[in-house]
Order: sequence, then structure tokens, then C-alpha cells
Amino acid sequence: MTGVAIASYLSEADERILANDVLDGLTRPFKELPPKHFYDARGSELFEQICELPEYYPTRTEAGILGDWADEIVARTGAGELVELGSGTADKARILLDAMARAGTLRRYVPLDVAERMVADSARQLVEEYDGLEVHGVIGDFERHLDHVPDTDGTPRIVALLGGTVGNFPPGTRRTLLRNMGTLLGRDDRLLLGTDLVKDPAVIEAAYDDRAGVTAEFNRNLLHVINRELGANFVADQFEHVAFFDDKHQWVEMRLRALAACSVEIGDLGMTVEFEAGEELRTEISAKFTRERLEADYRAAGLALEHWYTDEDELFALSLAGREGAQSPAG
Ligand code: SAH
Ligand code: AVI
Repeated sequence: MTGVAIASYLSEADERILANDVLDGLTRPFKELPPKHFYDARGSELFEQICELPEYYPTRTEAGILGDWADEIVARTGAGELVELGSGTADKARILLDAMARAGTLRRYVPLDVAERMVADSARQLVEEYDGLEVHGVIGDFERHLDHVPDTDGTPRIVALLGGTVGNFPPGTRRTLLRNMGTLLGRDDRLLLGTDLVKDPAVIEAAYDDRAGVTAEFNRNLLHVINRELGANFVADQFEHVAFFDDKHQWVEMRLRALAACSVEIGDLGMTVEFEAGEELRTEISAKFTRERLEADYRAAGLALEHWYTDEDELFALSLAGREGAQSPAG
């Protein structure tokens, strides 16, 4: 059977998740919110703009590596199915789907994303673009809804998390996520992970603090999301965008710094949050990897790195991993 099916697992309970994250994150001594709430319609649009910025090298570099190696990856794995977590616009998926089509293995694409419109739009476009492709879109949270990824029919599959999104999780959560992704892998299936690499901090900081101010707007969009969803009254312009590389943790952090002392009402939670002048709210970490660091994460998650693909400047890497003990498809 070919065609498109879309299932949503986000519900009113998810508004509670934003509410809980805000309640928890804004009452801590050091304020912090998780980055998944950036991606409403406006946030997704701003992220697409970020991907086009001259300073933001990860997207074009990863797409270039995929362009160079997709045929080899498909030949090595024999994959005919792509499950993509945090799929966004599915632009990079097309590079892999093209390679599967060339190899004659292409059967199914399973995009999973919290951004509802992204999943629906890309699913409809892709069934038009690829003859005979089945698309099973999952609107959901990959931290909670991986059990809604359909089983394979035995066709080897690639489970992908691209763009460096794995770096947006702190080390413990990251390993849990990798372990959970491993449960989607059978003997012949492989994980394909995109990771940004450690490099000159100035290059990284520029990528997260572009001259056009798009990343600053993306960052402040989080405050608009909270205003709209939870009846809050953040004055977004009163918060300045901060991005810096933390050498000790080898990650870049994005924060919002209050320009002046302010009280913010979060109507739906019946709470007031006080910010001192200069106080910062952490909104994202984006970890940068070495091969050794990633191998340690894989080991802790019951996975084993099998292949490592990078660009000639070693800005970004794609890696193929399997469950520990699974035989490499190539040998
Ligand atoms: N893979 C694309 C998009 C990366 S942006 C690329 O490489 O360019 C990160 C994507 O992950 C966004 O589309 C966002 O909506 C999605 N996302 C972030 N956290 C998520 C979560 N917990 N569950 C599902 N999707 C998530
Ligand atoms: C989605 N994620 C991998 C991006 C990153 O680079 O960490 C999100 C982003 N934040 C600022 N710019 C892009």
C-alpha cells in the first residue's frame, strides 16, 4: 500500500508540559527552559531562516556530507525505510530518499516532529515527489512518543536524528534519548546521527549570534510562546540575546538576559516571576562533539559507532551506529 498517514499524539496534556516546564524552570535559582518549546509556527520559520544564514554552517555542511555519502550509506545498510526524529522540513531526508530510490530499496518515510504543520506539509509533498513512497507521519515528542513509531515489515531501516539536535540535550538526557532510539533498531537497522564538532569558539559563537539578528529573534520567540500559551506578559524586547561557548562543557549556550529588573505575570499559572537587572534565563545548550565523546555516549547507551563521515574541514560529522553486538551490515 502506498500513501500518506498522519497520527498526532500531542494533546491538551502537552499544554501541561509547557506549563510544568515553565513552573519548574522559572522557579529555579538559575532560570532555565528546555529548547523544544521554540518550535511553534513562527519558531520553525525562524529556524529555517537560521539554516540559510552565512554564519550558520551546520545545515549546509551536514547536507554536503549527506550528498557525498548517501549512496554509500544506503548500499552499506540496504535501508529502504527512513525514520527521522525532529524531521522539520525534511530537506535532508530527500537526500537519503533519493539514494534509496536510486538503489531501488525505497519504501517508507516516517517523520516525527512536535511541529505539526511541518510533518503534515512534508508528508504530503513527499508522496507526490516519490513514486510508490509510503509516508507515516508522527506528530509527537521524541522524548515520549517513540513507541508510536510503526514496526518495520523487515525492510532494513535508518533511524536518523540530524542537524545536531542530539546536542540540545544535557549529557544524561542525551544518553537516555540514544538508548531509547536504540529500541527502534533491529539487527539490520542503523542509527544515523548528525553531530556538530568542537572547533574554534569564534566560529561557533558567530553561528549562534548572527549579524542579521535572526537567532536573537528565534531565542526571544520562546517568550512569545509563553505569552500566548500561558497568558504571560513578557516584554520580549526587554530581554537581550546572549550566546557563548562554554569551554568546560564543550557546548554553546543561548540565554536571555533581562535588561532591567522586571516582574512577569504568568496568568494561567497564577504566578509572578521576578527578574533582577542582568539576570539570565538559559534557553538552549548545543553540545559540540569529538569522536571520542560521541563514542562514550554510544557505549553508555548500548550502541556502537560503526562509521564516521565528516567534511574536509571537520566542522560536522554524521555517524552510523548499531546496537552493541549487532553485526555490521557490511561484514
Ligand atoms: N532535522 C532538521 C531540523 C532541526 S531543528 C535539520 O536538521 O535541519 C529541530 C527539530 O526538532 C525541529 O523541527 C523541532 O520541532 C524538532 N524537535 C525539537 N524537540 C523535539 C522533541 N522533543 N520531539 C519532537 N521534535 C522535536
Ligand atoms: C536544532 N538545533 C540542532 C539547533 C542548534 O544548532 O543547536 C538549534 C539552533 N539554535 C540556535 N540556532 C540553531
